[in-house]
Amino acid sequence: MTLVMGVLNVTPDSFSDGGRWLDHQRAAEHGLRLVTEGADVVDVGGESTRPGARPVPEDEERRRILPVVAALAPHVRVSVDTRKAAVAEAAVEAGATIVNDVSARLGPVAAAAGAGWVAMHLPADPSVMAEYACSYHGDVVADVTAYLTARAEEAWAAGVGEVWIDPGIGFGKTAAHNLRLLRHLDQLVATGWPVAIGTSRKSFLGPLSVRQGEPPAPPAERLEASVATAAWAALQGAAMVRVHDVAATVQAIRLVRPAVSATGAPGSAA
Ligand code: HH2
Repeated sequence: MTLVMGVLNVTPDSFSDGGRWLDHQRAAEHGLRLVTEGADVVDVGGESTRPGARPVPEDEERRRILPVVAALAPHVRVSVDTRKAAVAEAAVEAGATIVNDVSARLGPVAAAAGAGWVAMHLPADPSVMAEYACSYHGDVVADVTAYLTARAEEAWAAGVGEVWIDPGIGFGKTAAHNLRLLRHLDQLVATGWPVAIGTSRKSFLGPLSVRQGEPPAPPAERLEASVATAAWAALQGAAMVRVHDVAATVQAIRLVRPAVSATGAPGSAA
């Protein structure tokens, strides 16, 4: 059964929910709402990774997220969305049990902390990654699969007991790359590593969410496309989807579950 990871960004500038959950109490309340809606994991982040986002000092990132992690950890599995080792360590101490690592460099930190680790494919630092959008050697699916498999094997050998791989939809990738990765998600699933994926409200869904000739839909109007792509990922065998709209996604995954079971796709043990 595909797990649902709810997004909780304690940031002023995240592309979709930036500024909404800066207050710790409101953030924790929103996290608990996501749990009520069916989230299996709540992913707490204190630094936006959108292209051009300003880097956040370590202290500030800790200040943003630690009270929220501590408030949620007794109620739900919490992951920390960070690229900084010290922030990941502090979050695990505060109760997080997964390091969601868009840089795929914190495997040793997860190993030392005894936490799970999501290794995401990120071809370059987010501040410059638009320039790297076309730098794949022909086949984005093969490139991303080879990269993530290597990271996962290293981390497993280093003692990480729970490794997830994530193709990094929207990170240094064109819309065509993103769609190709989705279309061939089964290749990533076939590696045997549990696959996590986040399409939720991302910009490649903007043009797909409107009639031809209309301007691309803003993030808040990408619900249907987000849910459809999450359901598609579940059908392909994704083990976890990272989403803003938890209730709708949980329902969609429940609806496609019989089809997932019928295909015998990994992650279909329902
Ligand atoms: N996408 C975002 C952030 N973290 N982690 C994983 N594993 N996979 C993803 O696709 C992923 C991620 C970007 O989305 P969001 O957190 O909503 O925005 P921002 O980075 O602007 O805070």
